Amino acid sequence: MRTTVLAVLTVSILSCVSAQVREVTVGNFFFQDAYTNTSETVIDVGMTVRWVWQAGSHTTTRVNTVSWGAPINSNACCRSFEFTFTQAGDYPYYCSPHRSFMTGVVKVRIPGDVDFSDCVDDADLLAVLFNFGATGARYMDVNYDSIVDDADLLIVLFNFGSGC
Ligand SMILES: [Cu+2]
Repeated sequence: MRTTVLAVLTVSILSCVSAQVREVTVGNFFFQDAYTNTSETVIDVGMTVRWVWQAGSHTTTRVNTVSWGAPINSNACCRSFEFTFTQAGDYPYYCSPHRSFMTGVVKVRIPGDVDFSDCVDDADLLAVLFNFGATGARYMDVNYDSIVDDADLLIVLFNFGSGC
């Protein structure tokens, strides 16, 4: 019985985190994450960001220890670009021709790490509990379904101690 319950919970958690690709729209003159509706993207380690052209001629570019660069425009070659993140951290990026004002950031965390401390601990658990029932994009929504609920709590519990 206990095994069955655990199996059901595990399956439901896995189905909740099935969105392993996050889309970011590239337009004039902005990056817009499909989840936050801002230029800030928050994902878990192992997830992929897909930048998708909407208008204009842009790039998604980062030159650092972790780098990427791709034109994003209406040509067949360049309507989208994907990059998979394998390490936690903050990854600011920009559009090359509009560098001074067209920027974004990808914040990558280990699963369940609400506060980006690289350690899933009681602070993350309390953050989820205190925000239980809250809707919309927020850091406590660790499965990115726009509601803080039991699924988020279970992700924190199952990853408790991770990274610490
Ligand atoms: Cu641009």
